[in-house]
Amino acid sequence: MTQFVQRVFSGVQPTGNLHLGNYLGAIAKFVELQKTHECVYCIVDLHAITVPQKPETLRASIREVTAAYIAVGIDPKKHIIFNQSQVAEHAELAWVLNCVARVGWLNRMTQFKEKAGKDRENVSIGLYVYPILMAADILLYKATQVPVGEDQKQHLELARDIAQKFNLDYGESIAATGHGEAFFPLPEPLIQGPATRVMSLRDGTKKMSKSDPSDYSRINFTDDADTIAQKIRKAKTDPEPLPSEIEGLGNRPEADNLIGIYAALENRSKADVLQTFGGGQFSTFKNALVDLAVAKLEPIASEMKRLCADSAYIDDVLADGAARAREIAAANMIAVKNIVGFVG
Ligand code: AQP
Repeated sequence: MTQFVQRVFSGVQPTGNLHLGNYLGAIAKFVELQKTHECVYCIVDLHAITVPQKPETLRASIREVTAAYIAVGIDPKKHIIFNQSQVAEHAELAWVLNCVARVGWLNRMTQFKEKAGKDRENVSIGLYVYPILMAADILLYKATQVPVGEDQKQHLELARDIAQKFNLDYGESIAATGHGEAFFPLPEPLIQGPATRVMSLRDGTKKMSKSDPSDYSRINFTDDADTIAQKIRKAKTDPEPLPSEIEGLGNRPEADNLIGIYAALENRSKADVLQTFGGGQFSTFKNALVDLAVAKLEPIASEMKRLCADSAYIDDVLADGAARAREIAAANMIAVKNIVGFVG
């Protein structure tokens, strides 16, 4: 068995309105993992342009996600923070992987079906091949672990299938070029905890999402304390008191969601949170959730604001991160070209 360096990779799209779902499902985990792993955290701007973006807004969003990474506590000196477009090998490897992946695999991707909706013939080809680029992002760094929200599970499975097919298709060449039995590790999705799929505050059956037209559906990274309080107090609930046992959350999507958010913010299990609030009214629980959410999110918002005012610093972080990312990416891409049989 080929042994791989343990490396974490993940990314966030610079498409505006970073929200609590992005935080609890992914970014908060990035912070934890940097204590134990070598981490590469990307602002995936190539993914962002799969749907139309205004150049000025995109530029601002790239800096804002960078600021968010630093504000939550990712150390850009110890780990790598960079934007995808600055490392050309992402697009280069994606092409090779386009030729490994099968059309049938892509046709099964549910996120494409949801995002394309009825307008399937008119969306960009980029949106269709998005999961291949995502596989390239991960495999370019031979990442072994990928912290993501539940919605990315299928894309991660595809990345594993692509890695496996590349390893099989090119097995002889991989061995002949001195890379052992397998060139790419099969990346492991890290989808754990009580808030892997944070739901809309307006509808507990819909994912909290950047593109939801209602701002009341989500808590944004940039919301101030009053706005957070208002959104939580207005969050949809049901008329029953909170249950004392976890089984009581079944068929109560809004209650389940709010308890999950509380649990994730305080690093507790849902069962444990229900021990505290079970049997009580939503109003009491919501007050506690407001205090907790404000205490966790307000310092991040104010640090982001401070960092965003210093775009020269942000740009330096990105340039330094891109240079370090490129070193890993270039070496792996040279190996891929060699394995595939390109001359150069
Ligand atoms: N609601 C969520 N709950 C848990 N995790 C979530 N993530 C997103 N929404 C939730 C995770 O956040 C990371 C970055 O997501 P992204 O920026 O790549 O974009 P996305 O998944 O497309 O985010 P949205 O809000 O869902 O955008 P739209 O509205 O455009 O569809 C990922 O790890 C993701 O799983």
